[in-house]
Amino acid sequence: MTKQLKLFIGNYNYSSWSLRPWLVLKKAELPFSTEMVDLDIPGYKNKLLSISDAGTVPVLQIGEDKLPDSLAISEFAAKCVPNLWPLDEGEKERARAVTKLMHEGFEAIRREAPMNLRRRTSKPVPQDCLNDAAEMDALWTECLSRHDGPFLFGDWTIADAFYTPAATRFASYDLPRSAKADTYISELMSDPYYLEWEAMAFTETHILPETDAVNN
Ligand SMILES: N[C@@H](CCC(=O)N[C@@H](CS)C(=O)NCC(=O)O)C(=O)O
Repeated sequence: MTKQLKLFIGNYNYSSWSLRPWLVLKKAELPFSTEMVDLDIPGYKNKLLSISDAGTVPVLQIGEDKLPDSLAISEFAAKCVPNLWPLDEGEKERARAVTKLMHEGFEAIRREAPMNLRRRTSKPVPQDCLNDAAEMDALWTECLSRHDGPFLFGDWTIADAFYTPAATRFASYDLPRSAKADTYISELMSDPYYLEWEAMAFTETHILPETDAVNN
């Protein structure tokens, strides 16, 4: 019997880590249910710890098992469904490396320009955040130049899921970008699944005052 999948996520407006595997599961066309946990309210950490020892979202429940971490969940989906990574082995390794850069790095952009889908501001951001944005732009430009399609590795892959929240940061904080990066951002932000998630963020009433205060 196929195991039931349930994805525990944080708030739609703010939880960049949750958006990534949600997109991957949608693209994989794997049926799953979703449970959203409001972050940063009294008792939220205990709630997260009751879901998994990681104490973070996202977590994918697979039958009775729980799998935390956005990349681990994405790799689980890639084992179920082909095409979530490039088919060519060399390109697959490259896509994994590019994805890991987002999973483990770009700390300044994450800190200084946190995902906040409802946010639009043009206030200046610190230099380290601009440096991250320029580095990300260069990485995207290099990947996009090597492939034919609109995505980093031609067709959509997990790498694009990982950079979708980053794309929204360029839009929210009006970060400088090249024409190629701007086209890529528009591509990611007009994806029908992304728009489905964004609609939920726009109607969500829960706010995280500390995140809203960044760059205010
Ligand atoms: N490396 C983890 C990071 C997950 C993470 O930090 N999630 C945030 C929400 S976006 C969280 O659960 N924070 C809970 C907390 O800060 O206590 C992943 O890739 O899933």
